[in-house]
Amino acid sequence: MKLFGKSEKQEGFFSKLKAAVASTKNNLVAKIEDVVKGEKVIDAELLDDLEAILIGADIGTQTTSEILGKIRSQVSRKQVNDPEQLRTLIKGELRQIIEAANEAGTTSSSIAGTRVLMVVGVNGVGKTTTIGKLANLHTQQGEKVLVCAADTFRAAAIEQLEVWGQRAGVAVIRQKTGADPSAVLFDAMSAAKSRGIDVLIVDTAGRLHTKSNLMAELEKMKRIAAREIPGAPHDVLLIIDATTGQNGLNQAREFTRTAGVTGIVLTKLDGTAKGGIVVPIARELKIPIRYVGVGEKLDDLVEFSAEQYIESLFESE
Ligand SMILES: Nc1nc2c(ncn2[C@@H]2O[C@H](COP(=O)(O)OP(=O)(O)OP(=O)(O)O)[C@@H](O)[C@H]2O)c(=O)[nH]1
Ligand SMILES: [Mg+2]
Repeated sequence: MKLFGKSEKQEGFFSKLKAAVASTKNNLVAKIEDVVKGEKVIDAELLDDLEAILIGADIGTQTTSEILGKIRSQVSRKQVNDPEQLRTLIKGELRQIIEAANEAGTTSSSIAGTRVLMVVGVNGVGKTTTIGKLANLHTQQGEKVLVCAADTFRAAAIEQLEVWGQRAGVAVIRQKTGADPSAVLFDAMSAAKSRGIDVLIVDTAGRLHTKSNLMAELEKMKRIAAREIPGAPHDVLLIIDATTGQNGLNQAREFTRTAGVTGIVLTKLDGTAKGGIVVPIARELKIPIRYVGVGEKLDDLVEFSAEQYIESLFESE
């Protein structure tokens, strides 16, 4: 794909994305090409094969049957008869679904003063790593960034965040392990105001969406944030691990219900052949996917675009 007018840096992000979805591409697009190849007619067997491929890439049963339904009706109305058209049809359907969902999002980068960004999710999904990457990204965009170590629960969480802070070249506000996360947040908000910070990124402890006391703790943090800076938190980013598949989707359902999530970061896209999970996440949650994680390093975070995601999968070599 040609990225007209895009900088070298954006081309670099596109290559990273392509590398990250390589196994999903093998598991999805290459398989579609395989079953279609040499077929003369679109029959029930071919459509069943396609259905199995889409589900196998974690596109989800509902989304898959919706897409297949559309194709079946086009076939029966004789609008489509050549198996070679199926690849393009599926590509178009997937793109439309993701685009429709992602349009809902607003970016809050025009807000004056400190923007507060809370990062939430279950244990081990990549919250702290993503915060390091985000701190780096915002710094590179010329913004003044501060990070808040409000995961006071897990041993060594604060030190881990400090390492990421050093990598990104941003300061981290911390207290001792075991401190009240809201108290650390309060400190960080005061520091952000007095230091003229553009973006304050708040790390939180991993928590299961089913633990109501921990979800209430997030609520408390949000209240503190709003009291100190009007409109805060401006974003609540939910981190989802792409390798957890449909399970990640369940977590997302609960978090969006209780934590007021405004955006999603899908991490570890590089570690799965089931990157199709992007589709049901976008379709069902109607919350924009803002970024995808494509590796463990500081610059392994790519701003999400439906077009680039679909092109990275369907582009021919
Ligand atoms: N391959 C790959 N690994 C990632 C990505 N993002 C995070 N990880 C890895 O996932 C593991 C967990 O990352 P953390 O950032 O500690 O996750 P967390 O959500 O903060 O974990 P808790 O604070 O314990 O809940 C680490 O080994 C990271 O290197 C990614 O995009 N790709
Ligand atoms: Mg963490």
